[in-house]
Amino acid sequence: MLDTVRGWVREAHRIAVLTGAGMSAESGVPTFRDAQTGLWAHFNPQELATESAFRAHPQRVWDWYEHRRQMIAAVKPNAGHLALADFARQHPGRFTLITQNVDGLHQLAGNTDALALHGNIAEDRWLDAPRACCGADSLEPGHPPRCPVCGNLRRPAVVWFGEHLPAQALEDAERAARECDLMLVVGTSGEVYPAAGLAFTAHQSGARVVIVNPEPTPLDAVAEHRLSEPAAVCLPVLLA
Ligand code: BV8
Repeated sequence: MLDTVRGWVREAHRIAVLTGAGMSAESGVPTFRDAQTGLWAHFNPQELATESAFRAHPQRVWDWYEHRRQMIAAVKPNAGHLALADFARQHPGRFTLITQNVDGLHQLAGNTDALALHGNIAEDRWLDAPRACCGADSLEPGHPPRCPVCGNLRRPAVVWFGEHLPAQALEDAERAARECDLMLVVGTSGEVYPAAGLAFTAHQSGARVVIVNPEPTPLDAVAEHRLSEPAAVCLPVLLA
């Protein structure tokens, strides 16, 4: 079956790739479904990754992101990330990478134009609309840092549950899903929307959908095939 899918990759005019946390698993970044560790063992990420959790417990949420940032700073792109970056370089204009991941590993591997639907964990922004006093260069240090004048808090520049995705990235992703004739869905449990919906959009637009994931997911329903392999093993062969 891998050879059949390799044939589909070769003959496809436009390829869209949608990745999730499983893409970074072999870099050593725990997926969202992996058990939370340490201080956050008894918290559900879907509850921590919300504005209401941050407003209620700013230090707990801020420190969770700091913990994840330190972990991500210590890892590097894996063979799967590098294979996608090489493929994009060899097939400009024929390939769109859409990621749910906030770890920046696709961008680090060379996919600098990846559509980052959920933002980037390495960046911060103001929690409330910044006033003249809110300067990113005059922060009062803390967990989180804040504006020394009005107390406005800094927050991770990621998309939390209940927040809208960046409009342009989502629009570009939806167009890529509509226009592709092959979509590879790699390392995602397909449970978070609107990102997961892109696989349905591709299918409804007549594209072939191929999943790369050792486990079944709800997206299997629209997949022509699931390659039950880890991304870092499968993608270098699939895209060679
Ligand atoms: C939105 C950033 C419009 C933060 C993330 C009620 C109110 C409001 C909205 C909703 C609602 N009910 C439902 C929704 C929609 C909600 C949603 O989808 N909820 C789900 C849980 C049901 N979505 C939203 O809220 C989105 N916004 O809808 O706005 C709106 C606005 C207001 C009011 C109404 C509507 C925003 C969603 C974005 C959330 N932010 N990340 C942060 O990272 O801290 S999502 C976060 O979780 C990740 O970014 C990622 O996207 C997701 C985790 O999913 P996966 O990436 O799939 O990872 P996961 O661990 O789940 O799975 C890993 C997979 O990899 C597994 O299948 C595994 O088998 C596989 N795997 C493991 N190893 C490997 C592998 N595969 C290959 N190789 C390997 N080696």
